[in-house]
Amino acid sequence: MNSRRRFLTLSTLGSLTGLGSLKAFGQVKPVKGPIIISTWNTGIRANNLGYEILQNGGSVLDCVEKGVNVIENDPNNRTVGIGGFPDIEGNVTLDACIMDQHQHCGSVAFLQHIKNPVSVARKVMENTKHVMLVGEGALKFALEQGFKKEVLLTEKTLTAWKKRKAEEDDKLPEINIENHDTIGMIARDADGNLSGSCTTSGAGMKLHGRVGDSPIIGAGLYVDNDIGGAAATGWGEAVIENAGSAMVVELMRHGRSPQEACEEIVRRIANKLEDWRSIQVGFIALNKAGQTGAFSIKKGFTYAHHSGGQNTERPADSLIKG
Ligand code: SD4
Repeated sequence: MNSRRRFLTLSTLGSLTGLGSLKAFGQVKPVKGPIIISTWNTGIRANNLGYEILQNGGSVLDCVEKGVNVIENDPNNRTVGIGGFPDIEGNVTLDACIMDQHQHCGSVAFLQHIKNPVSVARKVMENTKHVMLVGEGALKFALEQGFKKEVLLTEKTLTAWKKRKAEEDDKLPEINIENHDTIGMIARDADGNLSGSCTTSGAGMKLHGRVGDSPIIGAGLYVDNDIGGAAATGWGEAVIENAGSAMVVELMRHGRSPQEACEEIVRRIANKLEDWRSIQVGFIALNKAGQTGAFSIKKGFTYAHHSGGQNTERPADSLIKG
């Protein structure tokens, strides 16, 4: 299909996908040009590379893969890729997924020794009949695809892990303060097509074998090219229990703005959990028209927003204001 045909104006979008989509966007004037959003301030660097890729004619899928690779490759980042905080036994185990404009997706979970899990996830999507590979099988597949086995535990992270082990043993690091850099990214290219990615070393001090929301399609990430995309950060168990990102997209389908949709799902999660005040959960969302939103339980969640050539870190509104 040529790019002209792929371009969906909001009116053709409505006629293609029925009343739902017309209702979803109402009278919203579409924002022109590419738009990229990513969780936390690390998203700034990811957005910059993603935008450059789009400007140079790369695909929106390349944008969300290579964008988050920047953070996976940074050994100083404690929550994604190399340098990620280990589980309770001292193993760095990574989770990631990716989703394209054709509703295709790939995912890896509990992957060790490979610093770019999101790229392995893309290979799962493109080179297998499956969506998700985990553990040893994911590692075997990655090596067959040419990825290099590496030591992901840096000296710095090992020291921090040993200190925590000695002090508090099984207490989970607090998200927002030291566990806050899971990166979720949603991008829309100039033709209006969407893709998303999510990558993390997961909650630090997790049990060996634990898989969080980040590689689960519909929990840590969801993209529907007719509607929009969403990604999650925070306490993954709560996000999985509520199919978080899929629900945000579903609410957008039914007419909520990205901001309203993020807010509604965060409130739903909080309503269902007695101890909601003790956890952080945040969502970012982007719709087909280019509107964006973000919301979290606790104050302190930020996201990077790239539109009209401007890449800025924005604070998300939160349930707990103080
Ligand atoms: C997880 N959602 O493994 C991830 C952790 C995270 O910000 O997002 N931290 O539960």
